[in-house]
Amino acid sequence: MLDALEQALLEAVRAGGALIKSKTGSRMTVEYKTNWADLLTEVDPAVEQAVKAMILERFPDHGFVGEEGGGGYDREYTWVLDPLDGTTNFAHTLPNFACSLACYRGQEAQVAATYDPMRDELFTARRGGGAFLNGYTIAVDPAPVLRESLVATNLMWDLREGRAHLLPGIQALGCEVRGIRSLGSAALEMAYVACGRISAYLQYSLAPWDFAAGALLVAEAGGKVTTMDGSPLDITQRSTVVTSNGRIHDEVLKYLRVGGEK
Ligand code: 2AM
Ligand code: CA
Repeated sequence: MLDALEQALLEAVRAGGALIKSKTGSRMTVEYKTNWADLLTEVDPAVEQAVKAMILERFPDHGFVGEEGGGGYDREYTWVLDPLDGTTNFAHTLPNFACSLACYRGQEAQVAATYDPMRDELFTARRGGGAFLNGYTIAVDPAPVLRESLVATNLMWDLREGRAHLLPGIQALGCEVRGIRSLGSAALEMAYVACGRISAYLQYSLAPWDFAAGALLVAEAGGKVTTMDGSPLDITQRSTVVTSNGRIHDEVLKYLRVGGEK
């Protein structure tokens, strides 16, 4: 079964990425979702429709949850898609965006892929089978302590959504690590944790499609993935997310507890 899932996954995520790339540089309509900073381009739903059609043609009895189309978890297998993660970057022609797709059986990710069409980087993972970048095995950053670590988070969402009380923890963490980066694509940031480019990525409120693929990529690359209170992620819920190389995980969590967020 994993072979069939993986084959469909790779074809679909590559097709989604190619569609995104074909639209770069062309004029496009940008709409506001919840506010002026939460964007939707015409590309997001177009990619979702294309990927969803490819998957459901192969697996008509599977469920499908997408950022633009809703969907639920009432089938044995559920595909979870972020058609264009990093929409704001895409709308501003900043080349940090990806198409990200995973297939879950209950709470267990089976296969996952995040494809960056601008760099032609395809991150893939298969349950129990490791994680890969363009077919080469990847592993998390070996940094054993915060002082050797590079950490990513996109703080503005949290400040705009009224979580300023979390700032002291992030500030203290930021002073301890080598640097904090905001790359603007949760899916890519988790892929970068998986391949060791960054040591940890954390976010206070991510939707299932933001972390569906990244969670398996990081776990299969030898890292750790939890909520901010150290619990496992629930693929059916929006939640806090901490992904890391594992070695610095507990230390990162300690700083985040300063804000008292779950
Ligand atoms: P999107 O591009 O698919 O909307 C940017 O900081 C990253 O956070 C992107 O991966 C973006 O996904 C995601 N994101 C979207 N809404 C968010 C929210 N309310 N809080 C945190 N991150 C969010
Ligand atoms: Ca997203």
